[in-house]
Amino acid sequence: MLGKFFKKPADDLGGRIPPGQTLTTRFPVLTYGPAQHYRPEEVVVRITGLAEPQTFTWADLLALPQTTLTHDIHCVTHWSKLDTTWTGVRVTDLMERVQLQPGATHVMQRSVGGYTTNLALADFVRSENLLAHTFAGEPLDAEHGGPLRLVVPHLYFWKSAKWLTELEFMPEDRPGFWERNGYHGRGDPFKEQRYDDD
Ligand SMILES: Nc1nc2c(c(=O)[nH]1)N[C@H]1C(S)=C(S)[C@@H](COP(=O)(O)O)O[C@H]1N2
Ligand SMILES: [Mo]
Repeated sequence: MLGKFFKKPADDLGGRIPPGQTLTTRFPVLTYGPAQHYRPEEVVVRITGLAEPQTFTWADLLALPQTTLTHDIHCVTHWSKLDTTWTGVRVTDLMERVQLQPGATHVMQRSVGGYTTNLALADFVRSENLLAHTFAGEPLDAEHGGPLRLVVPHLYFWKSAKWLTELEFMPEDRPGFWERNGYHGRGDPFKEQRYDDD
């Protein structure tokens, strides 16, 4: 009887699978509304809010150091995918070129099509976070956010905007799309921060 309660999950792969998650080897597409389709040459990431205004074009982004990283990703709809390999620009490398103004504490990611999601600066400026244009060595599909998306692997995947077009630095936390619709402000999968009362 006791054994039933103390049994570990079949295999949590050394703690890599957060509570309530199931592994998938597929790559599900999770988009509210239609996918956005546009060419890499049309990519622009605008820096707005509490920062020196500037834009990064596709050419600007490719001229920055390119990094390939392998991450586990976790969707709030209960799937996790291990060992996904992304190439792009580290957020830390981008932020070396961004002049923040005093008082910036949070950032809103904005996408082509209007999706938004918010992050504290401490969750945004992490060396494993990428502005990714390549998945598993191939240009990122439009369905998965190509030409350019964020990958913030330590939080649920809704915190990683596809079709990124703007980073707005803010003097306080403001909710993005899913955060206004009941999702948690931070979304740490290992703390199961799924909904705003978790
Ligand atoms: N622009 C945009 N970004 C988005 C979303 C979206 O609907 N629009 N969905 C989010 C959610 S809920 C998840 S789980 C991941 C899914 O990424 P995928 O479709 O590549 O699996 O993208 C996130 N980024
Ligand atoms: Mo999601």
